[in-house]
Amino acid sequence: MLDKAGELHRIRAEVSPILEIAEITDRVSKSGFAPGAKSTPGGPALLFENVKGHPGARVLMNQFGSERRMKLALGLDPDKSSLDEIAGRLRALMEIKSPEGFLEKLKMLPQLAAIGNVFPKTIAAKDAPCKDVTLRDNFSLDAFPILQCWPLDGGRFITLPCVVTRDPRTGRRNMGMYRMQVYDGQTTGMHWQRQKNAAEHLRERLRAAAGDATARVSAMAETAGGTAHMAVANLDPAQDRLEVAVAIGTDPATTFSAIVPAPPEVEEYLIAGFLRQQPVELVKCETVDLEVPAHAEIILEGYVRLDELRSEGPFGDHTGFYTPAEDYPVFHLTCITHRKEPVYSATIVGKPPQEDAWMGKAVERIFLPLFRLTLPEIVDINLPIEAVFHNLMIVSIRKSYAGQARKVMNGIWAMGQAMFTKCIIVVDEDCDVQNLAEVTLRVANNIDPERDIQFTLGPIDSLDHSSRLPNYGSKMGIDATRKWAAEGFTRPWPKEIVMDAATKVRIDLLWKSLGLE
Ligand SMILES: Cc1cc2nc3c(=O)[nH]c(=O)nc-3n(C[C@H](O)[C@H](O)[C@H](O)COP(=O)(O)O)c2cc1C
Ligand SMILES: [Mn+2]
Repeated sequence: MLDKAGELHRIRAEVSPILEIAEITDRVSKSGFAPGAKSTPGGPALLFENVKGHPGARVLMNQFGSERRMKLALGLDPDKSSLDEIAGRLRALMEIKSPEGFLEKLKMLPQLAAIGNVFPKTIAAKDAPCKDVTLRDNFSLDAFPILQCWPLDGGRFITLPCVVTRDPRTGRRNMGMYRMQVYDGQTTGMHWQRQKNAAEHLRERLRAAAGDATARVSAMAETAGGTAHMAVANLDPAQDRLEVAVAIGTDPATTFSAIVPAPPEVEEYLIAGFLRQQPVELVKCETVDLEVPAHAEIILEGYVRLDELRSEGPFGDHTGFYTPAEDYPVFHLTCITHRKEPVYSATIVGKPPQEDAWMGKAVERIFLPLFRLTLPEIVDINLPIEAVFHNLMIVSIRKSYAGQARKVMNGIWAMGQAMFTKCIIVVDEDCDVQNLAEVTLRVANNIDPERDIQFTLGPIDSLDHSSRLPNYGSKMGIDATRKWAAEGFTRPWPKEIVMDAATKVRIDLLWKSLGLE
C-alpha cells in the first residue's frame, strides 16, 4: 500500500541492523523540517532489503513518519482529509441519541454501520497469513533482523510490538505497545510501565495468586519499585504466569491502536475496527489462550512469570535521553508463527522529531472530543513535539467561571495517561494554541507567577529522569487566562492591540505599490 501511494523508498545497499538502520532512519525522519526544505517533513517510509547477517530479510521503518502516511494509516484520503475527520466520526458516534421518526432512524444508518465494523472477527487458522509458518520448537528470535538503535543501548530491542494480554478478571483483551529487549532467542524483557494496562493484568494475576490477604496485596504493590512483583513461592504452573502474545507488522490502524491511551474498558481491537472502518480479523494462538491479528507478519507467543524480574535497558528513549537499566518482567516464548517471507517492522525513538511525533499528533487530534466529554470548555490542545508530549500540554478554554483554568488542569491530571503531563498551560479561547509564538506572548504577559502557577504531586512517567523519585514527582499548571474580578483581580485588564479593519483594507490596496515585497 505504501508502495502504491509512492510513499516507500527501497534501500538495496547492505546495512547492519546494529546502529546503521537507525542512523539512516533518523536522518530521513528529521529531514524536511527546516523552513524552505524541499522534501516533505518526515521523509518516506524505508524498506531495507539487504540486511547484514539476515539474507532475504526485510525491515520496514518510518511507516507512520509523515502527516500523509499517518492519514493513510488511518484510512483517510491523504490529500483531502484532515486528522480531525476521525475526531468528527468519533463525535458523531458519541452524539447518537434515540431516533424519533422513521427518517431519523434512516439517518442513523451510517453510524450503526460504523458500530458494526468495530467488532473483530475470528477466522480459521488455515486462513490466517500469520500462520504460514508455525514453529513450536527450535525457534529463535535471532532469525529476525531486530535492531540495536543507539550506541549505549543494552542490546537489541523489538520496538514496534503489539503486546496482547487478557484481564484475568474481566476476560477483556488489551493490546499495548511496550518495547522488548532481546535477552536470547527465546527470552525478552517486557517493558510495560506500571501504570499501563498489561502491568495491571499482571498485578491481577498476582492478587489472585496471593489470595485475599490485603496485607500481601499491598506488600506486592510495594516491591520492586512498585512493579508489583514478589517472590510468589510454590505456585502451581497454571497460576504462576500471565499469558502474552505479541504481533509485529500488523495493519497500520491496528498498530496505531496499540499506542492509543484508551481506557482499559475499551479493547484496542474495537478501536482498530473503528479506525479502519472494517473489522479486524483475529486468529487463535497456538500455545496461549489469546487471539492476535490474523494478517500480522510475525506472532510471538509466550508468558510472563509472576515471580521474575530482570534488568532491562539502558535504552535511547523518545525523551532524547537514555533511560537507565531498571527491573522489568521477562517474556518467555513458547511459539513463533509468521508469514512466508515476513517483513520485520520497527521504529526508532530518540531526539524529536521522529516517527512517533506523527503518531502522537494523531492521538492528540483524535482525543480532543474525548477530552471534551469530561472538560467541555476545552477549545483546542497542543502537545508540542519538542516537549516529547507528556512534558507539556497547552490548552485553550472557553472560560465561564472563576477558577476554571485550575479545574481544567486537575481534570487533565485525572484523565488516563494524561496523568503524566508535567506542565499544563491554560489560555483563553482566543489564543491559538498551535501558534507557540502567540502562546509565549500570552503566558509571559498574563501571569503573576506567584498567583498563577500551581504545583501538585502525582504519578510521573517512568521515563522522566528529573523527578525526585522514579515514577513520582511534581507537576506544574500555569493559568495564563485573563483574570477576573471574581478571581480577586480588580485592576482593569488592558485591551489587545489590533488594527481596525478599514485601515487594513486601505493599506492592502496600497501594498503592492509600496515596493516592499
Ligand atoms: C514506539 C513506541 C514505543 C513505546 N514503548 C513503550 C514501552 O516500552 N513501555 C510502555 O509502557 N509504553 C510504551 N509506549 C507507550 C504505550 O504504547 C502507550 O502508553 C499505550 O497507550 C499503552 O497501552 P495500554 O494503555 O493498553 O497499556 C510506546 C509507544 C510508542 C509509540
Ligand atoms: Mn489498552
